[in-house]
Amino acid sequence: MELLDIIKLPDPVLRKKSAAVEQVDDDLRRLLDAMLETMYEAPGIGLAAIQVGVPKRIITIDTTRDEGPRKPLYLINPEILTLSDDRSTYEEGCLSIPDYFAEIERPASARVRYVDYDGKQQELQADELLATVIQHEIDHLNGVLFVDYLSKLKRDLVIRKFTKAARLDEREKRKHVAL
Ligand code: GNR
Ligand code: NI
Repeated sequence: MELLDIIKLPDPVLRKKSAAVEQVDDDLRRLLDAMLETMYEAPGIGLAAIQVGVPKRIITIDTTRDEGPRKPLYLINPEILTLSDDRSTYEEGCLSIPDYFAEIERPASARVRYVDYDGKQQELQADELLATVIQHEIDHLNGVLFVDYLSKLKRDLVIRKFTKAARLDEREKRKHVAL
């Protein structure tokens, strides 16, 4: 199975708004399969296509982790119908912002409409961690990252740290080419 490269902060691709999918065909299903494997391998519990450089409104999720059988969820063109007034807080991480975690408060539940792997329209009531992950992933489709909910001070600190790391990484690569 093909694994995809995950794009990291501060790559501006992560700020792009993804476009709606017009057709659920085998090409799209192949991309969803590769995304799911990439997500499991990372490991992560959610992945948006833009994180692998594809600006389409598709998401893979599996919040089951190691407990029992895998329960993959594929969301195509997800739309939030309603968000609850009550809120909950989870420690969030992002595969595009490795090794950084912060507590983020969001609506505790969400009702979501989406198209599934077979191209059928579905609705889903999400609570607890699933509600948070769905909101985190839909944010990715709109170019929003969880660090955007932090204070400007914290966000700028994280972005600066990752910008510096990316610069060092580039220098290392050039050095190896030069040798
Ligand atoms: O693997 C992930 N874990 C996670 C934990 C709390 C809230 C959201 C997430 S999503 C994240 C994977 C990721 O970056 N998806 O975009
Ligand atoms: Ni993420």
